[in-house]
Amino acid sequence: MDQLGLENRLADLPLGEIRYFDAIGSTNDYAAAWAQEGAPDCSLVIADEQTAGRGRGARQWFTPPGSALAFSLILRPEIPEGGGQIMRITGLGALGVSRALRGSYQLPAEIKWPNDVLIDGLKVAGVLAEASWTGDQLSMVVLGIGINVAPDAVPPDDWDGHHERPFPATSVESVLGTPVDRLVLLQVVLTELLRWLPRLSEPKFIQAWREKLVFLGDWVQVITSEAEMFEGQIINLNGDGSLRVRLRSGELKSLQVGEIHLRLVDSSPK
Ligand code: BT5
Repeated sequence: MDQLGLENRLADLPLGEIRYFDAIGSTNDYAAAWAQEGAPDCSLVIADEQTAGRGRGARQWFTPPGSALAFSLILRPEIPEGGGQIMRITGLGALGVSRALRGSYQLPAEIKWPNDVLIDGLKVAGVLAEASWTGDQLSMVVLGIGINVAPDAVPPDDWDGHHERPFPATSVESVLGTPVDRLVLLQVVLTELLRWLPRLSEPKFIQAWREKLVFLGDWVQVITSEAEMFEGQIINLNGDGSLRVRLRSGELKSLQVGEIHLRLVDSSPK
């Protein structure tokens, strides 16, 4: 992967500028700083390797060289206030990756709300959307996406010193059984993202996202950032991208993106 190859491959897409790095801390951090300095809309930061790739909260994202896609798009979306901007952009990322894997590679990619893409229950990609605000006005969003392309991108069990039990993971090549050209995959994912970006406020977007969701109707354990834990049945994806769940008590609750983790409960009462 290199700057020229990327520019040639992505020439037909309506991107801003492209900045490629052999190695970087985190493409999201670089993109946020560049956006503050006035990066054009839809600019792309991409790296072969991340030495400090981030997941949500304090979690890390493993990106060794030569095997993954790790990139961040700088977006200045126009979404009406109170429209769940970060949730929609997170959904956009997951939808773009899953549609690319389905459409161009015939893989059964699904979305684990809010930010994971799974194939056969294994995590193949993660999305990290981060916003900057000016007052209560959203000024820009960095949409970060990490995709495990080759098997080497899958974190070994002890890679982060066992800070937490990792969600089981896989790579595109492992499920496909053939080599995958990272630039081609990147091009298809970006094409999907840019196609859906202007449509984030349309019901069709929520519908497309809902169709890809795993766990709809299932009972899950919900773990919040405050370490609160409860069980609920996933009822629906709301129009703003939040997730509707029914608690054991019958109470209905809408989960906002924030810091939520879902795990399937083994014995789903029917
Ligand atoms: C995510 O967080 O899944 C968001 C990942 C976003 C990564 C992209 S890469 C480009 C951009 N720049 C960045 O610095 N980040 C973004 P979360 O749902 O919190 O999941 C993080 C957890 O996934 C970690 O705690 C690990 O257990 C696990 N994990 C780390 N690396 C992984 C990998 N390559 N494949 C599968 N799971 C991984």
